[in-house]
Amino acid sequence: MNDVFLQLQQEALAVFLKIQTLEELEAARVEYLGRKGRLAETMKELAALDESARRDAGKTANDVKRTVEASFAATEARVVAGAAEARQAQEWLDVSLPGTVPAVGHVHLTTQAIDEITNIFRHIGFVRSRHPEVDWDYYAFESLNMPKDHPARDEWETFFVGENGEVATGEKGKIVLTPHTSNGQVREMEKGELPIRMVSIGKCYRRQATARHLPMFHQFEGLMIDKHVTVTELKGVFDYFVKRYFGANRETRLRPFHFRFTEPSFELDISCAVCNGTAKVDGAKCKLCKGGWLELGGAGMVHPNVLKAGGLDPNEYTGFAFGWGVERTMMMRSGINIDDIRTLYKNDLRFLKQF
Ligand code: FA5
Repeated sequence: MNDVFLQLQQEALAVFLKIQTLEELEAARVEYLGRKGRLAETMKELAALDESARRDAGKTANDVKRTVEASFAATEARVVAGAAEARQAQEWLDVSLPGTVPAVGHVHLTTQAIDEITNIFRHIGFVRSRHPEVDWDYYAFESLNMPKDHPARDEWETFFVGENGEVATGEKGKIVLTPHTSNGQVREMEKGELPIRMVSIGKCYRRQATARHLPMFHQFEGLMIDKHVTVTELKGVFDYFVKRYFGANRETRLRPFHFRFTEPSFELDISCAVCNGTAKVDGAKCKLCKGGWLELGGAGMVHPNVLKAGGLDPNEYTGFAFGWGVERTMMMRSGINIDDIRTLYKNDLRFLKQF
């Protein structure tokens, strides 16, 4: 029996010497030292021996067990250290290497303009507010002094929302994609917080697509309502904005105009940046402006009927409103000379990356 134990010890030690990996180590532990391993199984055979032989072989068995366990512990230490070293070599990281620069984009030109415009108005106390881009035609037209079926509505070339050729209607009329941000005027008045100094910037939709017209574009709507607001304040805000946004070298002109929701009404024009107000580019007619001037947008003193629709007494309160196109405004600024407004939304990175 002693020989059996000594042979097992010799075999185990020889196997341990050859072990290189953690998997081999575990397999050897199970085979020799496991609960049902070779050593444990052989020890069970001691029970069959008579007492003196059992005492003799038992001593050998215990010596062999201690030797095999010690050898295993040493092997384990060697293999674990080796594995750690190998992993370290494999996963070594050179922290001094330059990193991989992530591709960072930037906000779209229009968003940049919206942020800038918001900021300019914020300095004179105009607070940015938001109003629905899908709204009832009451806010887009009726509340703005354009009764149902009034021909003036046609100018806004409106998209109606509906299904199967039927226009959807709700609490306050037909549902439209807002053709202008002026739907925010009465909505803002309905909040009942006076005085009002709002700038509402949002998407507008019209059935138009040309070098100067987008089916989806942005407007910024200014509204100031208080006691004793006059055209002087309107003119002051115009001047302030043009100076801050365009600089001193751009020419402006104010033309009398007509809107149903302002009285008196004006249109504000700025000299074209593509042709410098000459109406010609390389001898040909400027494709963008066709006459040297670009319209920035409309403005005027809020019509008494609109004030009434907003729950205000026109004898007590007056105000002005304006609504300008973000894209047109941004394109009019020198440095952004594009002759087709649709270029903005073609998603051509060669174009977008320039700004
Ligand atoms: C209006 O929409 C009025 N609501 C403006 C207003 C507000 C007047 C408050 C008085 C008081 P108009 O339809 O002219 O007006 O549009 C205003 C501006 O929006 C235009 O000058 C232009 O800059 C821009 N715009 C209009 N249609 C388009 C379009 N299809 N694509 C790009 N910009 C457009």
